[in-house]
Formats: sequence, C-alpha cells, structure tokens
Amino acid sequence: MDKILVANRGEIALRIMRSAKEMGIKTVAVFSEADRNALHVRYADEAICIGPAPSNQSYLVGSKIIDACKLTGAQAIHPGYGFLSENPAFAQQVKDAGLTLIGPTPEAMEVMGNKLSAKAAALKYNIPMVPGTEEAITDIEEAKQRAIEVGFPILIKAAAGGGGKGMRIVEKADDFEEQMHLAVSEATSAFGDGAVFIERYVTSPRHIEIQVLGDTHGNIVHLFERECSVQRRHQKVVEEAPSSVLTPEIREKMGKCAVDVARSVSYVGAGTVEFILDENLDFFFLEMNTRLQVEHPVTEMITGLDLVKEQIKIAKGEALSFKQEDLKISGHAMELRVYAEDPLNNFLPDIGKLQTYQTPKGYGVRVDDGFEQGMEIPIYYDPMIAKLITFGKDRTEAIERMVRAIDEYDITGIQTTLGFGKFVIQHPAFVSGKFDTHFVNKYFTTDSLKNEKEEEAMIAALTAVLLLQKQQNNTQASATETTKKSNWMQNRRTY
Ligand code: MV4
Repeated sequence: MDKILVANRGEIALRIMRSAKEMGIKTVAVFSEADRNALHVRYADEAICIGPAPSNQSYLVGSKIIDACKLTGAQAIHPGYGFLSENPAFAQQVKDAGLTLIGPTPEAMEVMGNKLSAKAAALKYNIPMVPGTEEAITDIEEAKQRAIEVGFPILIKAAAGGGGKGMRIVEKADDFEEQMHLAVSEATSAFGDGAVFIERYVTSPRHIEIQVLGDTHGNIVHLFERECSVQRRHQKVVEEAPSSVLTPEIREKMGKCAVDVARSVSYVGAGTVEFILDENLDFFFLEMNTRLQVEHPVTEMITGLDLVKEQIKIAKGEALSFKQEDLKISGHAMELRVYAEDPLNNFLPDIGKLQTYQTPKGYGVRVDDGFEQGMEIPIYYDPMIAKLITFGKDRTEAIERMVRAIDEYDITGIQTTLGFGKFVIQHPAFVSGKFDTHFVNKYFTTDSLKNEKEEEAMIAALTAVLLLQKQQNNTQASATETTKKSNWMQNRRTY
C-alpha cells in the first residue's frame, strides 16, 4: 500500500493525509467543484474533481471514487466520517473492485448499521441493554403490553435510525398507539424502513463511548472512553477523555463489554461502542459506530496513539503492536467543536468569508481544521469549521487551557459557536462534572451570551472614546495612560 485515496473533505481529509505522509504513503484527494481551492486538495500529492458541489453528485457517489482510484493507482480508500464511511454497499463495491477499504468489513457495517441486528449480535455476549423489545414491533397491542411491563416513560426508536433521528418519547400507555403510528411513518419516510422497537427511557443519561481497535488476526483492544454528554439536538458540542464519572472498575467493565460487542461481528479497524450511563452508574449498550469518529483526537491525546496510523496498519494486515495491558490513560483531553453557526439566532448556519482566521497556539493545544484566512465556508456541507483540542495533566488544566485557547482564537466574518463553547466549559455544572445529556437545554439561553456580547460592545465604545481622547489630548501623561488602556482594549478578542 503506497497510495491512499481520501474520500472526504475538510479537516478530516487533512487529518488522514498527515498520517499517511508520515508513513511515506502518497495521497490522492477527491473534491467537488465547490472545493477546488480547499486545503485538502492542496495538501494531497494528486487531486481529482469528482463532480458538482452537492454531495449526492460528488462525495456520495461511490463509483466516482472507485474510478478515481483506478485513474491514480491508489490501492486503498480512507472514507473518514460521514459520506460513504458507514455504507456497506460501498464497502462491498470497493472490495469487488480489488481495492482496500480502510475500515471494517461490509458484513460488520451491515450488522451494526441496524440497531436491532446490532443488539441481537451483542446479546450473544451478555452485554447490558436497556429493557425493551428485541425485535421490530409488528403487533401494537403486544408492544403496548411490553411497554407497560418495562414501565413508562418509554422511547420508540427506529432500527435504521442514527444520531437520535426517529426517536419518540411516550409518557403513558394511552399515548402509545398514536406515537407508534407516527414513529413508523417517520421511520419509513426518513430511512425507507419502518422497523421500530422500544426501550425504557433513561431520563438523565450520560453518553459514554468506548474506542476499539481490531486487527485481521483476531486481536481486539479498547482505548478507554470518551464522554460526549454535552450535545445540542444530537450534535456534539464538547467531548472529553477520560470521563469524570467513571471509576476504574466501571471503566474496565465497559471496556470489556465494548471489546465483546466488537468481537460479536469479528470487528476489524477502528470503531466506537456507544453506551448510556444512568444515575446509578449502570451502563447500557446502544449502538456501534463503524467509522473513525469526529472526536477521536481526545483518545489520541490520552493514549499517545495515532488512530489513523493504526487504521492504515490494520488495513495492511499488520497485527496490533500492543496488548490491552500495555495501554494506559495519561492526562486529560477536551475537544470543542467550532461550528459556523450563530448561537444568538437559534444556531442557524452562518456562511461567508473568514475575514480573520487566527488559531490558538502553544503547549497542549491542537487545532484540526480545513480552512485558512480569506476562504469562504461553502453552504453545501457540514457547518463544523474546526475542532479545538486541549490536553492537560488533569481535567482542570485541560479546561483552563481550553478557555485560554478560545480567547486566543480569532475569527471574524462569520458567527461561530466559540463563545457558546466558552459558556459551556466554564459553567459550574460542567466544571464540577455533574451534568447529563440535558445540559444545553437546562442551562443555555441566549442571555448566557448576551452579557459577553454587551461587554464587547462596551469595550468597543470605550476604545472609541479613549482613541478620541488621545487625539484631542496632547499632554504627555494623559496620552501615555490612554495608550496603555487602548492597547489593553485592543488585545481583547472580539469574536
Ligand atoms: C436513549 C436515551 C434514553 N433512553 N435510549 C440518542 C442518540 C442515540 N444514539 C441514542 N440516544 C438516546 N437513547 C434510552 N433507552 C437517550 C438518548 C439521547 C441521547 C443519548 C446520548 C446523547 C445525547 C442524547 C440526547 C437525547 C437523547
């Protein structure tokens, strides 16, 4: 394997190419017409245009990606996350074309791509699961009886759904039938598959996921957990590793369960096993993601491993070079997703030109991004512009460093979620570690940011007044004093 095609764009395409380069592997970028000037295109050794801006005419067209491999002689494809990364039909086409997909087998993707077949596979290993139905509901009356047994509130989930799509909470038996019909029709139109099942609704869960790696020799290890409880409408906001609530005992148990879930499909490559944790610290398996995740860097920071390099080595057929007992957690890592969205306007995507774009630097700071100053953020794709990752000796230091890095980050021309992120990581509930998936709904209002905005406006006004004074006042003492103050004002960030 000496040439890899990266079937993705943005930060993750660059992230993958960097590791390939370090391994002496040549890279091929694919790009849409909207991404002609993108950084991943410039970074790659070769680049192929695969069609118009909309992803269903470019990044999602498997045949164009396979053709690009043939044209350039790339032997393997790294799909990144999103797009074709969890598409078993694509994985099969890649295999049939005699190419290597840097990822799991089509069979493992297929099983884990459906929550019911995923749970059925995991059941063989006695993995804790939320009580509910084990099969798709066919008889509503029977399902209602089961719901009464399990106890309300219950949650209806679409077997084909992902990331919270197609979920419905049912508070009482009287509402069951109506909600069931709504859920089935929603699932049918969203996924072309109306299969739904029920689970007891865990009311205040934490979202904890375990990173796993499996090689083609049957070795599977876990790389500990990531805590991703701070989400907004199923979009993750902050992720960290390790979780501040897990004890070493629970961590070990969850890790073993995650390895077993992976083993149930003979998992090869990097994958993530998702759990929810309730108030009693009991955990339940939810689903498995068969891709490299957005938040993988926090795991890299605390384990010292390069997950993309591990993926490539596995795809080459190498055995893992370490055992479970060789792995340990060092320090604490935090990731903030920076979105081109306006928190004061219901998080509406805010596209435009990055008038100013200066990233934070220094010890313990990592920025994974795909833009530079002067670039336009295209409207066609995900609004995430960067991942700001900090590492520290402990959680407190990782948070302090994140606050410092947010303050150093200078973005103008578009609205971003940086200020929102600062609100989250400084919030007493977050700092104390006492939070769940309801954090944003519970604590965030636009007023949380308005104070900061007003402070900025006040500083701008003061600066103007001071500059005016400086122009009007010629006495030496006063000028010096004013210069000092106005410099101080200018040094404040105004994202
Ligand atoms: C749940 C749950 C409560 N009880 N299942 C949302 C995404 C999908 N992966 C599973 N999800 C949930 N499943 C039961 N039985 C609550 C959620 C959930 C959630 C989970 C993790 C992180 C954020 C969330 C936000 C809302 C709901």
